[in-house]
Amino acid sequence: MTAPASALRPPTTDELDPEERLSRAEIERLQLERLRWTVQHAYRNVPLYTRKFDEAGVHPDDIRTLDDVHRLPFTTKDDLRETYPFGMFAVPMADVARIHASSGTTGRPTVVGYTRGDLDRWGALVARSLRASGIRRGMKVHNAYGYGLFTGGLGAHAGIEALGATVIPMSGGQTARQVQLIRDFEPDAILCTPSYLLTIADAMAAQGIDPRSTSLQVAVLGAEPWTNEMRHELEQRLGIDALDIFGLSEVMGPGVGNECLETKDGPHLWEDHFLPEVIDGDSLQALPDGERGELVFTSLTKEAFPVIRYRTRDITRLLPGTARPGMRRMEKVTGRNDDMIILRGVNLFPTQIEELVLGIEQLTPHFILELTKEGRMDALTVRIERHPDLSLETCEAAAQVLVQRIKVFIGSSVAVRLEEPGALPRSEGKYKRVYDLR
Ligand code: DLL
Repeated sequence: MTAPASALRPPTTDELDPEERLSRAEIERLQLERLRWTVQHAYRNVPLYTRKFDEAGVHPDDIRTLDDVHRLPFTTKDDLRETYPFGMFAVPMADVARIHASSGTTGRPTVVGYTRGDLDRWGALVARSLRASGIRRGMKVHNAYGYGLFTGGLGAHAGIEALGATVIPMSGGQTARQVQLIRDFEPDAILCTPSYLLTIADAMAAQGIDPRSTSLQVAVLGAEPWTNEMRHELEQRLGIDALDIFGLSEVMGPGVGNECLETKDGPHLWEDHFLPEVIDGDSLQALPDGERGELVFTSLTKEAFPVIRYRTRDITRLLPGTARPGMRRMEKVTGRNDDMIILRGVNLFPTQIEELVLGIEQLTPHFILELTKEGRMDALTVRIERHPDLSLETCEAAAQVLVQRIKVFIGSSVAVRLEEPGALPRSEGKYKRVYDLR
């Protein structure tokens, strides 16, 4: 078979942004210069930062090396709530070109703003991310991240345009229509959450379309934790490469980091624009690279919404760069502090169950976790759809294997309940995996 004209390949060195070719030392020099600017800008223009810096007894002039970032106070989601809606903006509203917001599970949304320059830099970083995934001009990109206040849809959209590729602005939902347009428009790439790609693959199969037979070559997936086992599942089912795109609204949106096609070893962080740290969530001390903890970001070029040491609640560790040696990578984020379930003293993340479920061939990837109280004890039930093509007996045996593996690998006793195919809710974006009924 001859390769199509637009065969997937990593960018050549010539195609990279100049910053992607910088050495580690050059990146760090750039970071220091930009850090000093950001800290001044935030201190002068955002009352909350002025107050917090003063309380911590630190002044922007104290930032002389990159390590001095550790002297600065942290910023948390509570700070953003306290200043709702626009109190953290560092420029006059007339200079704010766009507002986004993330819904959050409780209370007020988190509101973020962008100047025209911020939007241009964001577009350029998403373009860099998509290029690292093998996408380039001449390819059609089906964008199924939700458009609107969520940063996914419009953020990805601007990146596709900045790259010079062809954008199909589909947004999320209307799954049957997604399948039809993928058939008719023959996109090379799809952007959506990993759980939604699974929904789309199922919808294809339900319509009698082999998910491996479409024009899609690559998916750039993010906005929720997912495992390498899920990557493997999606790559096999759809005959594609699946890359991880990372980001969060407070720090920018999608494109804070992205995996490189040639290595697929966790997102490289675009360190010319963001300074990452990993801290111990309890002591709040910075941890050395390689140690796992909570990810913290300081923005380096943002005008409207600079963030200083923003605590993401995402758990990961920093690793040396590979495909882009000047920039560090992070281990794929498979959990957030807030998602951690504490079950009778054992900590567990939903993705640990995902990993085990996908390791058992007779199980489907469609499951939810239900937390209930049995007397005074917490109980966890994995409700999982049985495989439509296998006997009930086989499915029940597979469910028992899952119970045992969870006991052995995680240390928790859980119940597994089989559901009929199609019984559980399907993802249309960020998937809600855990239902706390306690
Ligand atoms: O989800 C931005 C985004 C859109 C990223 C599209 C990638 C693709 P928020 O809604 O603010 O922003 O949610 C941010 O989602 O702190 C992580 O917990 C999680 N997250 C985002 N990307 C990944 C990823 C967008 N690749 C929160 N892997 C973050 C794991 C991710 N978790």
